[in-house]
Amino acid sequence: MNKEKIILIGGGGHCKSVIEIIESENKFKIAGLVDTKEKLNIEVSGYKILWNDDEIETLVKQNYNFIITLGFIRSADLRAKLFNKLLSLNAHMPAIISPIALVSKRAVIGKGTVVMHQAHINSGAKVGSNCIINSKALLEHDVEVGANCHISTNAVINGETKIGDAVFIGSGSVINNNLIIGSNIIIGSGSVVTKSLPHAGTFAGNPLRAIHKK
Ligand code: JB2
Repeated sequence: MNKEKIILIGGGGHCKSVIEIIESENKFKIAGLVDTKEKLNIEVSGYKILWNDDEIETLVKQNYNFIITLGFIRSADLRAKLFNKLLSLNAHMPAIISPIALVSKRAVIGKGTVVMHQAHINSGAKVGSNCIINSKALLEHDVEVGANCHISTNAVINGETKIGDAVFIGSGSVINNNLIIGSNIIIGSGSVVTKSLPHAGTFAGNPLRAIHKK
């Protein structure tokens, strides 16, 4: 099989995890990585950093596929900036889905989103573009997740809850069913969310407390 080539943007820790998914999905051949100039020629899991961001436009013209492999812990800004740059250049940005994730045929996954090993996305769920649905995360039926979100390892989003853009849900958090979570929200790991959170801010704990409201 002649596999299409894909370029990974960001060669840190998250990139290593995404490489595992791409290799096990076996659809794309990794052509190389894009990172900062200082990191040129460094190898990540056997693949070289060959380019920096200034070369992205030229690479798009060469018909590669792209995926953002920078993570998102405190801010989605850099991921979103790089994704929007690629979008404006009409780059191909497929969703990458682990063969051992369980994704309903009635779920919709946006472009450039990565669904990691053992994530479960149930019937009617909709996930926007450029998201990370991390290992063992559970998105129950009819959950909606906007663009540029990171649903971390082992987080549970229960049925029909709607999540905005640029939201981070920390590892092991539980979000109850039928809630509205706005945009630009960070939920610390291990939190339990029982009420809607319409406004931007940082929240953590059980019971949930606002750490910082915008
Ligand atoms: O402007 C940039 C840029 N700035 C930093 N453009 C490009 N193309 N790359 C950039 N980088 C690179 O992103 C850094 O040089 C570095 O190689 C990478 C960030 O790696 P780091 O390991 O610091 O973070 P990460 O985003 O890959 O992973 C975090 O988020 C994941 C979700 C970690 O905290 C992981 O533990 C976590 N699983």
